[in-house]
Amino acid sequence: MPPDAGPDAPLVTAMRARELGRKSVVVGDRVGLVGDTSGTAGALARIVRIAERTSVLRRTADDDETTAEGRLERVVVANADQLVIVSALADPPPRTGFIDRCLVAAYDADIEPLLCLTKADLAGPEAVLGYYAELELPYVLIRPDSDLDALRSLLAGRISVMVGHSGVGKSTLVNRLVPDAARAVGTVSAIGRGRHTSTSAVALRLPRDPTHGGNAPAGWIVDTPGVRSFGLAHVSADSLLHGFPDLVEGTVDCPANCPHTPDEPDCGLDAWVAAGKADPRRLASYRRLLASRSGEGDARAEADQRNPGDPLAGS
Ligand SMILES: Nc1nc2c(ncn2[C@@H]2O[C@H](COP(=O)(O)OP(=O)(O)O)[C@@H](O)[C@H]2O)c(=O)[nH]1
Ligand SMILES: [Mg+2]
Repeated sequence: MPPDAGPDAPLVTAMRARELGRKSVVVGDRVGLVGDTSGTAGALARIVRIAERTSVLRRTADDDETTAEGRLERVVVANADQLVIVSALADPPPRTGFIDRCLVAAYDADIEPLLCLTKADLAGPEAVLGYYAELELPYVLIRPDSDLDALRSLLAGRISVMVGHSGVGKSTLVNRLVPDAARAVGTVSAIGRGRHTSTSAVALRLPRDPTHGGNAPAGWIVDTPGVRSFGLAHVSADSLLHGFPDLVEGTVDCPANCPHTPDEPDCGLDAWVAAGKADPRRLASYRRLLASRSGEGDARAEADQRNPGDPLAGS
């Protein structure tokens, strides 16, 4: 298992060896190989070991929420150190409910979040950034004519996972970052939802960034076209709060084991927001996630509770 093969290392085709049992290999896994690792045509190696994962990003399978199997949590990407949350500023409009869910998943998995706001040529970032004003959330703005230097230096040397709704511009961005990637770019339909053009997660090696010196590891970007939501069923109410650092201090006077739900009369969060210490939309978003989690992470239930008065709030 070389620490990180250079860009000239051969691409090896390998299959999972039987001795791995039921353990599945996911994108980002570091593996031990035996057999023919020459990368020549027809060569086949075997994956005999999966290294301990430093981070694990999970999703709930949203294809069938009515069966236990369909609600199973699955590992999407292993060993990522950055979650790039891609949101368009328009077409489709930004959904802070989705971004908040991603932030919780990132903090829970111990992965650093980065907000990547695309289509900045179509709308300004003020509303989204205003919503996150209390957080020290790193962000980049992307427009078709902007250079990607800021994003490139944030990606350099790291394993970054890109998530976002269909149509927000992920493939377009990947193609700009990795010109060899040739990711299929979809069209955004009239109702503002993109067409699904591909479904499985793919790790792409970033070209070396000359500003970081020729020897710096270039990093990887993982595109996850099929990931539409993160399951948070395994995240406790208090861990969920880590995605809302602006609310944490508001819970210091809560009773022990406070569920932080709206029906809990002694929850400190209502007073915290009433005193102007945090944005009421943030508390509403936190409580929507709490409620969706007790409904076993059903993203649709969450969407149904969307505040109709707040166009940003959807998931
Ligand atoms: N105006 C504008 N359109 C963009 C931008 N980025 C992507 N698009 C368009 O948005 C549509 C969806 O892009 P795509 O990369 O397929 O999104 P994905 O589904 O997230 O991979 C395509 O028609 C792109 O040309 C941008 O920064 N500005
Ligand atoms: Mg795409």
